[in-house]
Amino acid sequence: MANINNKLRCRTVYAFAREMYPKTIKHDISYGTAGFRTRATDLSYVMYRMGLLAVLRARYKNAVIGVMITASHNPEPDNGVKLVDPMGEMLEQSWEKWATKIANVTDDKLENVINDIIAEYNIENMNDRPEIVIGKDTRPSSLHLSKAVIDGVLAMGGKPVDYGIVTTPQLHYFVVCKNTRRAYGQPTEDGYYKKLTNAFKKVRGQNFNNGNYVNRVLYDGANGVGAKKIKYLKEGLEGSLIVDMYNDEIIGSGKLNYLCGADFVKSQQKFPTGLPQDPNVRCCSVDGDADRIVYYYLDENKKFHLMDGDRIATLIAGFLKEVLEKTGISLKLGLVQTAYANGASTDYITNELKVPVACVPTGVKHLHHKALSYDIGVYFEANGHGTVVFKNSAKEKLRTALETNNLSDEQKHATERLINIIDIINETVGDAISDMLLVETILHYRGWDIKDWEKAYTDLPNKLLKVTVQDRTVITTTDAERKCVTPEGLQAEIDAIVAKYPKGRSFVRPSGTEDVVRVYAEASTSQDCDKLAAEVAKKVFELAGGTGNPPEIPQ
Ligand code: G16
Repeated sequence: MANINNKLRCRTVYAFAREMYPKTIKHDISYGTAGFRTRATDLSYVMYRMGLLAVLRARYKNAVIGVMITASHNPEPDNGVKLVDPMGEMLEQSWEKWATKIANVTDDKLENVINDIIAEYNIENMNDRPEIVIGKDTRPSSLHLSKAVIDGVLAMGGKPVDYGIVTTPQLHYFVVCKNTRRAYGQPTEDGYYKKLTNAFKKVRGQNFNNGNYVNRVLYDGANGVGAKKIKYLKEGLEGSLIVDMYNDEIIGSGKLNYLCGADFVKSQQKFPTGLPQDPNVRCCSVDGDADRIVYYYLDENKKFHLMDGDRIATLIAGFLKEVLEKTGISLKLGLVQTAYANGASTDYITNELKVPVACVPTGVKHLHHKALSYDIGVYFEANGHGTVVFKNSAKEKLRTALETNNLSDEQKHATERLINIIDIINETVGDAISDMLLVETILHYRGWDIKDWEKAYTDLPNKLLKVTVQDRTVITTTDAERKCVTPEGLQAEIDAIVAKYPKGRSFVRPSGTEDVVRVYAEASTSQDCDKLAAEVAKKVFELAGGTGNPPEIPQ
């Protein structure tokens, strides 16, 4: 019976594919750093197929699976899709190959790939109707692409639950709430805001300001979903934090991420458009789907100062270390970065904070996974994507310590503080809104303005460049992306260039979200850094098949 049903289902899947979502693109597409990402016009069939895959994954895991439609920091005409696993993690890596396979197979072979997956994972419960939680960002294309995902879910016999326009981290949160039977929180937007704002207000208490800390922040919504959602958060904050919002032209303005947002601010190292340029005022920018955040300010001389993901990570790790010591409870704290982390931040973490630090390849999936190996794992990419994860056993240890009543007053206060802070954090994935509340909580606790925060260490000048090449996959890397394996000879050239610059460091890697090769460089002076980046970019252009104009070396 199950077999007959299965056959009928596969026929429906094929009929839908042929009539509504035929595969129109000849070239292959692959599941990258954050799922599939390309021009929105090329994605309908991919979305439909991700709906199919999500149901198979949900049946296999016997759990709710999420599908998020977003291209995050990319320009507005792009779009993308990623699957969210039961505990909010990115799709397990061993399934990425199936995602790529099912996306690239011809319509008439779709049934075969579905049957291969069923056979490989021995999926027997083909009549189950698992929930697939679907969310989308504000891109105009997201509406019809989410319809394609929903049709895929229905064709495969799943139950689509459409949350409409939400931030990526909200979608991860809903998935975890549902899979923990609401132990993590209520799987609604209202439940999300209440959880975060109640915890924030509890920790902040009645004194909204403290020392140099003033409870007002300028917020750049990147003209995306982060602008839409902050309005609801503000209501829940009830004045405990004043969030002045800018760049909130949301749907169809064509301005999404344009000259604003976390990716622009971090990669261009520039103040975004649309915000008042008052000196020494704390500002923050989120990206197009509100999973990244960076802070910054302009000083009296209009000089731009960036507080990126590395700064946020060190602020959080330093704070957690201090509070943890005050609790007297022994828990292993660790920090995870990528090769993009500024060398000065890694030195500070190792030598000043004395917190263990690990380096992994780009992509939240790698950072999240490594962070779970600590009792308390802080992870951040320099681009502002990160969060803190607590092992269940660590949470349990804190709660038990509080209940046993053997703690001194100081230990008790510190333990209570830590327990409350866990609820400010969206542990399911990096979340710009939750990260903002955490940063504001720590600055308030320390009585710091943004200049005080900046004093911890001095960043090495650094630069990010993009090089367009014919085929970016010719670049392959090893050692957490710090060394280039192919094209042959490129790494030796990079080493020779780097050796010329004091404190020089540079690496190259193919982007997993854009059709470019990324070049990172840092050195002891800005001039050296600019030259180093350009020289390395030029080598990439020469040895990896660059297109367009070759990068120019500044004199
Ligand atoms: C995604 C990933 C991040 C990654 C970024 C850039 O961010 O979630 O982990 O750092 O892409 O990746 P790449 O350098 O490979 O293009 P987002 O915010 O765009 O989803």
